[in-house]
Amino acid sequence: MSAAGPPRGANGASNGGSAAADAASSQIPNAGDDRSFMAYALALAERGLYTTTPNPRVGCVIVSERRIVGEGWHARAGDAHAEQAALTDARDKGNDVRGATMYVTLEPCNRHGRTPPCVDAVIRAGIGRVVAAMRDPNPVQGNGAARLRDAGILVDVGLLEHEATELNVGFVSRMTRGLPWVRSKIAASFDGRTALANGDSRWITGADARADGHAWRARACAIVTGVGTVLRDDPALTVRDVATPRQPLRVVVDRDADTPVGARVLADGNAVVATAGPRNDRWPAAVETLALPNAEGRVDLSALLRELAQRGVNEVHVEAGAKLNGALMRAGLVDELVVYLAPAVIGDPARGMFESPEPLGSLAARVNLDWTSVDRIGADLRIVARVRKLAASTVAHG
Ligand code: AOF
Ligand code: ZN
Repeated sequence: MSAAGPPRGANGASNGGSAAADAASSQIPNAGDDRSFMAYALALAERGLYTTTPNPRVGCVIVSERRIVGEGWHARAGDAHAEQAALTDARDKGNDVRGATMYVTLEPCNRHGRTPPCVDAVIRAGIGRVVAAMRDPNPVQGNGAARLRDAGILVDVGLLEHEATELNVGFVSRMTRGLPWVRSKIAASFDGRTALANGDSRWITGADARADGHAWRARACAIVTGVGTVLRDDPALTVRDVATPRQPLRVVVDRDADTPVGARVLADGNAVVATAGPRNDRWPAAVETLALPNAEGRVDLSALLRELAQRGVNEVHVEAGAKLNGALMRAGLVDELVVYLAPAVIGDPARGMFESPEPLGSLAARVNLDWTSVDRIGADLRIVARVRKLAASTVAHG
């Protein structure tokens, strides 16, 4: 399984709970080896892909004598954690968990948050061994693994750690960097053109790519765009092509508060406009404004992302034009690109993906990427790539 790849239900498949449930049940392993049970726990965790924000996606399987006696996943903040859900499942089924092994995709929590600490429930239930895929990067969670070991439970951490980390790339980013994971979605022609010189960009890629894009929107906590896109396309920035019980927060970067009162992105609340100055008094009261000017009188994008992280935003999905994408890229704030390429050539002059006020001085200053995946989506290609971050020492000497 690769959590870095397409989200479940991407590419037109139904995203209802039952489809995901079928996919997960078909993966129940026969052999009782650690790896396959953890893979199953990860599949359970993925059921929370669209809903757990600001919490991580976590799955849990309890195994006794190579048989699954309980399973669960975290559905949404405030609901039971995966461990508690699996313990409840076992109890509801009348299964004994004493001495059993618990496979959980995140180290059990050790602190009373919205719910009581899972370590207490695990110890009380008499679990004999806990296998966790990864440490909890949440700094307030003081060492659940040590607490379990102190209680005489065998604990192993690190099985399928990469997959677990990928599934929660945004949560890990927020906990370790104080920034969300920023993923920019771009539709372009084969020659990398995103719009005609006059700005017309509808529609370069096909319906399948657009539906796939909605699955990426659905997993994000916030969707960010620029005022240029709002003025040109009037997008609603809601998730429509896949089923989800939750809509991401909509964020418009709008230096001069030019977003029209009737813009679809402002309809029905759940929208924030980041400005560099005063709000537009004609906007409905429900529209929240964040004034975040930088020294140049533009919106401080880094401050905006830090503010979103403060509000629990793990994954940001950017759907914007070349100006905002260029500014984010120059500021080193883009982590990942999801680019749909249409089998068509537009040619120059036309708009590219990342506009810059000045030409790049040397090729050495380019942004380097690592390919993650290439897939065909309907008539288009989808390329996922990650921005290679320079090591601090390279930056200092480069
Ligand atoms: C989850 N689901 O299955 C596990 C989590 O405020 P709370 O009580 O929901 O706690 C959230 C924290 O609990 C979360 O940041 C993470 O550190 C830890 N583990 N969280 O939402 C789970 N196991
Ligand atoms: Zn917990």
